[in-house]
Amino acid sequence: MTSTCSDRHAPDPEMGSQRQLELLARAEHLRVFFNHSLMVLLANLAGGAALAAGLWSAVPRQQLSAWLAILVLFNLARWVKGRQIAQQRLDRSLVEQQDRLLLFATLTSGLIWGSAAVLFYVPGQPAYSMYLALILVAMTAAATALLSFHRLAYPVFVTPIVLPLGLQLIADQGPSSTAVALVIPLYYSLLLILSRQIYRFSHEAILTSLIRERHALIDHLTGIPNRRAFEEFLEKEWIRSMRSRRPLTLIVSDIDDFKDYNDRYGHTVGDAILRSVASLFHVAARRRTDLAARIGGDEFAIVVPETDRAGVAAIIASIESGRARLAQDTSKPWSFPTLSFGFCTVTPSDSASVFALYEAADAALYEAKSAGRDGTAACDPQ
Ligand code: GH3
Ligand code: MG
Repeated sequence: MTSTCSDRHAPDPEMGSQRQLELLARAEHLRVFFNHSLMVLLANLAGGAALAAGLWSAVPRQQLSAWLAILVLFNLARWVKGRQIAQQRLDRSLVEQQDRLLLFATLTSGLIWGSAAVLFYVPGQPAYSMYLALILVAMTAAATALLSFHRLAYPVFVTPIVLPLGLQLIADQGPSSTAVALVIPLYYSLLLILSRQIYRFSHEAILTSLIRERHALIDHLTGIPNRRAFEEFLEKEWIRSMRSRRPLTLIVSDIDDFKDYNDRYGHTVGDAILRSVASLFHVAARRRTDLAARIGGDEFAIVVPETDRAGVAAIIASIESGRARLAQDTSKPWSFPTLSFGFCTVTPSDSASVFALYEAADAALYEAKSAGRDGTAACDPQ
């Protein structure tokens, strides 16, 4: 699964992980859906063209042309919007909004097709009415696979088509229309069940993939990305920054005298402190392009692309002010430990390496430790 969802890299340790997984799964459903915008456009254009060609001589042409124009314009607009959304990173705040947009667009599409059943049904002309029914039924069948990637989209699309078509067929009272009208509820129910099953199957597959991905890339204790995620991200950002000739900063940090904390207060307290520090780093890496990770026992890092010295200072200041707030909490029998920081900014080139960047940031951290801890050091510019 190749999701671009930024939340995958930066989960909120304070958020219920089950709820977060559900949101990520919904984002993935939406991504798959919007990635197929071109297929949806082509299916609608083909269906519209077939309907217009078959009924051209049987229904008022002005009405048919207007309907076709609305169908084409609506689907072109939906395709443009779908392409835009497919290229966006779907984070939590956007999932709800785009979910609603998708349902609104699907309902509108269903109503446009459903209006064809009202406008272009030719009573007493079985050849034309059966042709119209065939096109509408084909549209609902074609939509089964694609719209089933969303939990509600399929019924929202199909109901406004099937209902008016069924009513027209019943009202017509011809033998063939009555026979088709009787089959429609069965057909409708079967397709709804099928769509539900496809949705469940895809949802399970997405959840399984997300859980696997989470286990591989997320640190279990703190809920933020682990060393593997950090290394993958740093390498990708290195290549990206080399192409754009923009600076890349790596901040590394280590808790001061953490062994003493564990020895004095026990591992449970130590674990709670690690989680709080992870949360401070996660909040400080607030831009979507940054990544905070736990890269070792009590070691954390933030990868910060395209940021000047003031930006780096602001990130460290944000962590420090959060830490100071926690240190003021007198309700606990322990005071919050201090942190040391080392950072390095380079503009990646062929003559440098991502490993050298890491080494330089680590050397700066060592310098901060040697200078008495609870401080920050920048790397040697060389
Ligand atoms: P320094 O200021 O030089 O960093 O001193 P330090 O005592 O922090 O030394 P160091 O960073 O080498 O020690 C890391 C400690 O982190 C060792 C281990 O007890 C602790 N640690 C590592 N992983 C975990 C963990 O998952 N939970 C807890 N509670 N402690 C951990
Ligand atoms: Mg330490």
